[in-house]
Amino acid sequence: MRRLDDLALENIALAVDGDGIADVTLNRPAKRNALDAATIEELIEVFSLLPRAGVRAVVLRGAGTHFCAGLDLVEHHREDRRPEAFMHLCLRWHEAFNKMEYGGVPIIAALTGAVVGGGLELASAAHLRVADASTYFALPEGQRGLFTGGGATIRVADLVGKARMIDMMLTGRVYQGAEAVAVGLCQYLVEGSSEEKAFALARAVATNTPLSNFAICSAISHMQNMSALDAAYAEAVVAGVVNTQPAARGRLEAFANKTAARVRPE
Ligand code: 1HE
Repeated sequence: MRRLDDLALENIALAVDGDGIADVTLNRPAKRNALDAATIEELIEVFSLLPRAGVRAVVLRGAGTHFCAGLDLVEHHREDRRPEAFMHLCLRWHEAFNKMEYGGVPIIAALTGAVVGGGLELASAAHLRVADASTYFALPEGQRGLFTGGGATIRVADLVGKARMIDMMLTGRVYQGAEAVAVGLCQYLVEGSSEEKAFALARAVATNTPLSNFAICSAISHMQNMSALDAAYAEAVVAGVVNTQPAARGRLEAFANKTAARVRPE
């Protein structure tokens, strides 16, 4: 099996610390981290290996001031792709983003500047999204003569609803700040650095048992694709495995003997 150390990455910087927190940074700041075909292949490689590398949480961010400018429009223009070539490219985007969403390792996106087009598709494949004062969200496909191809019709529609997504695509509407939180584009808005908050969240979720995180970060998405009847059955099966895990016994014992923290508002 290939290991993280074997990866020869050019467009992504990857580091894993001693606590199993992975820092995955899109690393084409001069191109505003636009997603060319090579970067998508690197995302596939990275997110194929991370779940099996003992990683407990991932922070996904972009080098420079913008998280991601979406599809590499210059490459797309240069390649002058045929329909089937672009369809196959989209399937590679789906491969990458499905590896993220269904991989079972919590991914926290630290968002800065532009999170637009395919950049929003990438962010929506993460499990948590953190914005700061610089962050803004848009789907400029309509204005560019394009359509989403990296799963926005599923994931962005899921976050904001069909009507808002259509509005974003038709009119180029930009969301930021509290409004972006209110419509569901992000779950956290911080006054300081979204990266600092994302790492704090990563460290917090990494204290959960890996099996619980695996279920949260894969089973819920799978169940959304099922009928309610099948999802309920699958939930019972997953809970059977997770809720009897040896790693949870100490936590349950702490609750039973009243040494565990109670659930309280902050
Ligand atoms: C790019 C890209 C890109 C920047 N592809 N090269 N996405 C968009 O429609 C967004 C397009 N980008 C922008 O609107 C702006 O670049 C930003 C708001 C993100 C940043 O603005 P700014 O002023 O900081 O940078 P810039 O001067 O516009 O760009 C700096 C460089 O990045 C420049 O390259 P240079 O070689 O001339 O220095 C730009 O060409 C390059 N750059 N964005 C390629 N997107 C699976 S389907 C998904 C469909 C979509 O994603 S559509 C949405 C595409």
